[in-house]
Amino acid sequence: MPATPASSAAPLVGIVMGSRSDWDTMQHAAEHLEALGVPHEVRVVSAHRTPDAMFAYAESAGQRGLRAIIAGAGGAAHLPGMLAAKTAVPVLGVPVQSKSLNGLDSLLSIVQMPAGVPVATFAIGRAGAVNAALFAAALLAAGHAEVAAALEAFRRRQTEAVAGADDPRRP
Ligand code: RP5
Repeated sequence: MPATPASSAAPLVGIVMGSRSDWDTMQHAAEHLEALGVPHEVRVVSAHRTPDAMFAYAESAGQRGLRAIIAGAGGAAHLPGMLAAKTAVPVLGVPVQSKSLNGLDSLLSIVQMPAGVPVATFAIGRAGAVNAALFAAALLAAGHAEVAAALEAFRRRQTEAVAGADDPRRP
C-alpha cells in the first residue's frame, strides 16, 4: 500500500455519479484506484438535478489536473455524455444497474454518443466500475511508472489467484 492514501493526494482521476444511490456500484472504482495508488476524488454531480455544478466540474477538470473522469449514472444516464460535451478530459462511462430495466437503459444512454463526442463505455454495474478504474490507471501508466507497476502487479496477482484455484470443487 502507498504511504499516503491515494484519495488524499492531488487527484488525477475524478469519480462522479448522478446520485448517492450510485455509490454501491461506483465504490468499486474508488476501491481499485485506491489499491493501485491512483490519486482520485469522488463527487455526486447530477446532469438533471445539479446541471450547473456538472458544467462547472467539467469545465474545471483539466485545469485542476484530472486526466480521466469516471462517470456513473443510471436510467436516463446523461451524465457521462454531458461531461464529455464540456471537457477534453477522457470520460469513462459506467452504466449503473437500474431497477426498472436492469441497466440496459443506462447502457444505451451512455454508449450511443454522436460522432465527435466520445465516451468510453464499460459494462453495466460492478464489472464496469472496476474496469473503468483499471482503464483509467492504464491511461495514466505511460506517465506514471508507479501506476504502471501497480497495474502489472494487480494483473499478476489476478492470474495467480485463478491459476491457484483451478479446481472449482475445492474451496
Ligand atoms: C440517475 O438516476 C442516477 O445516476 C441514479 O442512477 C438514478 C436514480 O437516482 P436516485 O433517484 O436514486 O437518486 O440520475
